[in-house]
Amino acid sequence: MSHDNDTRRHVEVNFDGLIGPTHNYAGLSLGNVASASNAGETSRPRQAALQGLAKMRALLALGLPQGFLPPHDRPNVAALRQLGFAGDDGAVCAAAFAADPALFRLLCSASPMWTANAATVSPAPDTADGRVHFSVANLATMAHRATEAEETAGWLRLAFADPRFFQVHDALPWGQHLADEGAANHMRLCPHHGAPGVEVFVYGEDVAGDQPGGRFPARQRRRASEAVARRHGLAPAQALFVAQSDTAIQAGAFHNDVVAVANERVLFAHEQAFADPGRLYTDLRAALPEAVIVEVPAARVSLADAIGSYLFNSQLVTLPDGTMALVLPRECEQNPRVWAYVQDLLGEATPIRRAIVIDVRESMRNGGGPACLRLRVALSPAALAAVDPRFLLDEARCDRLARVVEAQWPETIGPDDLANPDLWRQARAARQALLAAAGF
Ligand code: SUG
Repeated sequence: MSHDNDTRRHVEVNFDGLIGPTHNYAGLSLGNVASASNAGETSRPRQAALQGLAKMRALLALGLPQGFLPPHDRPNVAALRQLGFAGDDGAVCAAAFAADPALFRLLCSASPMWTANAATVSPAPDTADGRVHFSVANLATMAHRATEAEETAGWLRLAFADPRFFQVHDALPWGQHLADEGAANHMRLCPHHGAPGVEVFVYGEDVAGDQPGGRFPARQRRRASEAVARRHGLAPAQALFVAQSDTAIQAGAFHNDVVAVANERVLFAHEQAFADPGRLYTDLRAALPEAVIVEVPAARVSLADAIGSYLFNSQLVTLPDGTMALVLPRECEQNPRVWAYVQDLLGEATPIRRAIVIDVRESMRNGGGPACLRLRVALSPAALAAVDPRFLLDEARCDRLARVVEAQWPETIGPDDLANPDLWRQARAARQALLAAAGF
């Protein structure tokens, strides 16, 4: 079903996760260096959410469409009820905190902010039925993230409800056996957003060997990626399954989007991102002869610098004039080696013409850069018109959301604050106020 003959008018919309009022540093993600090293620090949820909104406004100011997905209900009272805690909401939280404080902390995480992990998205030009397909990610590897799928599915089904254009698939079953982290391990290369593309699914392989302090887990199973490609109706020639390098995983690249990003015909990747980069580049060039592969040598930017700065967790976006910009976290500017590389890159003959620096430091300290905070969805004009408008932003709607954040998001959360019933009430009321302001 093709609704738009002019495929050049397709656009990519970024749906950013609005950072929730319980944003905190609980050190929940083994293998995520920033999460581990900032464990126990005091977070700034209000500032975090305003930083996120400022990023959304920066993309709008570039002339790009922008959407958002709301924060999930935290503490996650519904999940606690499933686990047998009973009474009114306050009693459920109090009983859970008393019985199992570690469990309770997991269920306070604001981790749904990282919407690159909400789902894998195959745009309409790639799929057999010509609709945009979404597979909600099961996030099975990390306990605090595994609770996200149900609420995520609800929001995506509301945002993308029109069955003429969209299909939202449930998360894959069977927990870690089909571990799936969504778009963070998925890249799409295509001549332009409205043309059929090649979708690259990056998975982690279990490799034997010792790592001091324990090995970091691979979070994506190849079988999960294959199932997603099948469900989305991708032609076999249009889907590549590529192993992440274990060196990258063990250095802290817990998702592929920490070491690689693609946009239209450009792949921007670290030399050590993939187990067999030569094969990927050959396959890519065969599927898409106009592919531009920008491989960053480790001699210029080490894996440690890449992971410390999140250079590859930039959003690589196509501007209305057809050139591309990297939307980088401020940490890139603060690393002299990374910043020198970026300056050189802008002087090279690639489509990447601009570097735009933004500040998402609160999220970065949990290992979430600009690209983690957004789910990209390429849409035809007709499909964009079918998206529930409550999920789309303009300046006025950003102002409205920001006002709620300024008035109601906690200023700080220290490690002991998650034990405070006042915080539980404040966080849930703040989220309700935001939902009301957004029209939900
Ligand atoms: O899953 N951090 C997230 C960061 C996700 C980044 N997303 C992408 N790369 N697309 C994670 O590890 C830390 C939470 C804490 O420790 O409190 C956390 O969940």
